[in-house]
Amino acid sequence: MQIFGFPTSPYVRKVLLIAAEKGVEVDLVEATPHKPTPEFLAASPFRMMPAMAEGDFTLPDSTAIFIYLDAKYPDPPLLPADPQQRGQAMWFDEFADTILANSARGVAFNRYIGPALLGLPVNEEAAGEAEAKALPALDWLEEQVPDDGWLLSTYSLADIAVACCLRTLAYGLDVKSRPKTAAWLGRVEARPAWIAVAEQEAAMIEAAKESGHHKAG
Ligand SMILES: N[C@@H](CCC(=O)N[C@@H](CS)C(=O)NCC(=O)O)C(=O)O
Repeated sequence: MQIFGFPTSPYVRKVLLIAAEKGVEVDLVEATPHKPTPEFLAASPFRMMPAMAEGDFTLPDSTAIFIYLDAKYPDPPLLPADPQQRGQAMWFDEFADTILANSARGVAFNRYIGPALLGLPVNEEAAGEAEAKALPALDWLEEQVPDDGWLLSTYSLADIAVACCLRTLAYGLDVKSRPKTAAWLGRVEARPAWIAVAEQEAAMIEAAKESGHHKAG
């Protein structure tokens, strides 16, 4: 399966982690909304990353890709079976994809990704505005995180989606200052799938810095 994107994006990282947890082999094809290739555009008509292609089948949007992967590769399931928890998993995913991701991208882009990968100056004003939006979301999250285990009864899309946003946010903000969130994130980061994707991300960032072909978004 091909995934188009760059893993500093929380949405791209989310899809990579879902595939890794399910043992699905992924060919990560670097793609940028700013200079889309025909293959990327065919999979993502509105130039958003990630998008996927498996044979003739293409699909954009991290949550749509999750639904496809979870149905096609059901083991291990990444949604709880309980109806209420299933709904809560989708709410955590939505919280991550909107409230958290928007502020995370503003903080990360203006403090790290723009300067390190795109040669842009640090924009502390924009980063500060994004940070102000992130803080209440982080406070709310701290109240949701259990003392042990996962956000819901099993490791799920909820943990993956939220942790992916915190990883992006961590490029420009200490996301481990709240104790329950820090401990839960530590548990997520210890998973083999997370370690593998984090290594891939670090290697791609280094390669992008060295080549000057900056593709992060
Ligand atoms: N709902 C989409 C959001 C994807 C998204 O916003 N991706 C960003 C990168 S983090 C992007 O491609 N932005 C390009 C643009 O807005 O033109 C998903 O879950 O995949």
